[in-house]
Amino acid sequence: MKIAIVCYPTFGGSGVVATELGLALSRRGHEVHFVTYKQPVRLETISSHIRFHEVNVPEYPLFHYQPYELALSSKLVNVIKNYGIELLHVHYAIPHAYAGYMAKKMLAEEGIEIPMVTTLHGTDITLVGNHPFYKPAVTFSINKSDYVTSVSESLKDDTLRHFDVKTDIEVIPNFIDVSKFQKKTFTDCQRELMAQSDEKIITHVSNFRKVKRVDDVVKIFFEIQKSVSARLMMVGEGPERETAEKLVRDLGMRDKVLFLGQSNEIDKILCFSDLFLLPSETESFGLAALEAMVHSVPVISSNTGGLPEVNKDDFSGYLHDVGDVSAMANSAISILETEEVLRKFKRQAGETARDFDINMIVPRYEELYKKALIKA
Ligand code: GMT
Repeated sequence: MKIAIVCYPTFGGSGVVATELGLALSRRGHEVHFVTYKQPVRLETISSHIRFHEVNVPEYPLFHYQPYELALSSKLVNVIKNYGIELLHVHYAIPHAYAGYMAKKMLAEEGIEIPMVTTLHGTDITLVGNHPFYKPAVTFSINKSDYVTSVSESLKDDTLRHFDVKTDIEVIPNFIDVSKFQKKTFTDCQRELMAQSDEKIITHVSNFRKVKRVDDVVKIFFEIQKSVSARLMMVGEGPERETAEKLVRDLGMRDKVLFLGQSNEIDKILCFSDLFLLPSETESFGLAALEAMVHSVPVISSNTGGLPEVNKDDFSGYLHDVGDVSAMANSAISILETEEVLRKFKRQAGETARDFDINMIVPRYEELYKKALIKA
């Protein structure tokens, strides 16, 4: 199949999932065309089966806001025509489903029919899409998609609760390439560069937005380090980083907490981590937790949104109510303070990640594409 994928090319989970999906599809023989405003961060390989088309938005002083949707839909029309694309898969409804639908309509004028699959990722429904300023356009573009998928049951429920959606929503969870981590030896998994041998390593990876509750991460760690000798690795960039750094300073933990910034080498950090913290306000899936679990890192998370579908309570880690810092810290300590318990949770976290193996999930997208092509 010839598939065009639209996504955000940044470090966010939706872009990562879209890129990994495209790469997996290309390995399975499909021709995949990424249409984005920048090369997706995880798109390290370009091959004859993978192409990247950059969406350029010319600056014009009249525009207070540059019309990205217009540029994207025009680019889609050109790419679809030039490369004989058979199916369009947009990740994150805003504004991709909207621009995709416009491209579909323009192509239809020329007698070209192309099915569009929209994958909902979370904030496009819960935090952003739900805003009254966007809601009518988001509802419209979801309803105009030929197929809609969501990354968790919880996100599907949220979508049905918040929007008047008429299209069926199929839940296809996010995935991870388990074999990649089993094969890798991680020669550069250099724990000794990061912590003393008797210190446990606790990690948090996110975009440091409010929704991630990075302050809670620091507060949980503050409690943990009173009982267990440990270090905290804070990976990522975002608006809450400075506040978190200040809190670390105020709590006198500067020598125990490392802010590593944005990284393309998350695997090298997760490979030596003992515990992962994700106390988010909401999380449609929690890809970061799955990425930790595939490295056999247990997860302490909130029990919100799709997190209970990924992190299994008392098995791959523990889940508590949003903001319950002391319960999260106590659970973390209960895992970390005994080597045997830690080993058990690490094994169980790895086992849980295998339920989301790429080889089980990607064929589900292929099936959906086939259905869409037959119908078109
Ligand atoms: O919040 C983020 O981490 C970024 C955001 C995005 O749109 O890229 O992530 C959303 O999509 C991910 C991939 O499906 C999910 O794993 C995240 O849980 C989801 N974020 C939220 O729901 C807050």
